[in-house]
Amino acid sequence: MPLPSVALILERPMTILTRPIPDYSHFDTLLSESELTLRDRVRSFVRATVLPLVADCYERGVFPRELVDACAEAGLFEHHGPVEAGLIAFELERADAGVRSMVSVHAHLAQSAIRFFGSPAQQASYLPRMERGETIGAFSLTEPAHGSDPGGLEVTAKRTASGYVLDGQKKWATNATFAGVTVIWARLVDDDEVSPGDRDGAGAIRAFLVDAGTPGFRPVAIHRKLSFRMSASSEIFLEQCEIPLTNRLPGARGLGHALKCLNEARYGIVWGVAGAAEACFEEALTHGASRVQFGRPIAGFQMTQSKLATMYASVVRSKLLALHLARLKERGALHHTDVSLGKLNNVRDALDVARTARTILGGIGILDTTVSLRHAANLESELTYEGTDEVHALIIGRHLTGLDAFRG
Ligand code: TGC
Repeated sequence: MPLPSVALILERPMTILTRPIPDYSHFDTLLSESELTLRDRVRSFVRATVLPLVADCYERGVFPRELVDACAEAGLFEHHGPVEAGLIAFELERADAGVRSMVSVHAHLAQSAIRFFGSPAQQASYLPRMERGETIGAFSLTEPAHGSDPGGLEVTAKRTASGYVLDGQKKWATNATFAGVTVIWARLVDDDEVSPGDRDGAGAIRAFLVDAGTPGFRPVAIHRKLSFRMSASSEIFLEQCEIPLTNRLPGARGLGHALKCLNEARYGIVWGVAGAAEACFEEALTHGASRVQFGRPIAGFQMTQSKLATMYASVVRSKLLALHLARLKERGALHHTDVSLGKLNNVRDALDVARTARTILGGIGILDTTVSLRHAANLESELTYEGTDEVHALIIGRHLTGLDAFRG
């Protein structure tokens, strides 16, 4: 298969570079025909439907709701294998992390909670509608006072005669303002199901499905963000929010089950940020080839070439690592520490690539006709969410040493 030229694959080419970008990793040869077909189809969808909306929505700080239906129609909410799901995340985030996040939270986080821990009746009721995009999902674990350490979460679930009453506050739930169902992780209180030793700890954590419109469920959009501006981030206020017994996910017991769902979202980030990095690299290469200073293209200067080579190495490394994790996941051999390694490595790499790309773009790199600074701003969120860089470093450190640095 011929390699695409930069002009074909850049979001908004500022100049035309006619030489194809060499692919030293021969990445496409590592994909099957059907994976390549899906990748190309999603790339065309993103170019035609997503990219035209990004700059304006980012500037206005809104998520374009019309993309929900468009993504559903493109089949992006269906259950895909690890490589396909990764390629979708990669292509979406080449455009913007906001749209990748909407799909990841809906199709991976929320759906995986129901797939892993839901009853057959819940799965039959929610999953088909979610795969068709008729019901959008959100997932909420984090609270204002419990980010990296969710084991201490304070939202309570109290048993009543017919179900549960939820109370408390959640934070940073993507999609919640327009989701049809939100998976809420809460602490069971006054319930014999929880042993006395577990009451204040992670062992009392359970998951509940809260349908949109349930009285006492109040999602509120978070505004004035400097990053992730095209993403529907929200707080959730739960005030005597009564749900039926049938809305508890029966299989979800303890923090480990919430973290098992988070693995799915973290895995999407491993791929997504590699897509953002590739978009930034291509933008910098294209600009460097045509921007003339001191009588020659700036790509001809040693310092620029050094930056480009380092960026390219990062992009290749990130894509290969993502694909390696995907193949492990296909075989059921992916450990959550591998996902931490992928998230840590690929976010760090992508952030370096995006920041370096901006330096090559010079002054125009701060305009929204270019993409690198927007990706860099988004990557600052990604460095933190779904487990901070520090948390993932300590997860790896704990695995390597057998010593737990979290609780000293
Ligand atoms: P720890 O003792 O490590 O673990 C408790 C139990 O869970 C198991 N476990 C995992 N299982 C599956 N996947 C993982 N990734 C797992 N990590 C841990 C573990 O084996 C244990 O099982 P068991 O059977 O022995 O009980 O628990 P800890 O309290 O020491 O926590 C450690 C730490 C810091 C690693 C964990 O709390 C953590 O990962 N913190 C980061 C939390 C995080 O990523 N938060 C982001 C949430 S994103 C969000 O809320 C918004 S939703 C997404 C959106 O809308 O954008």
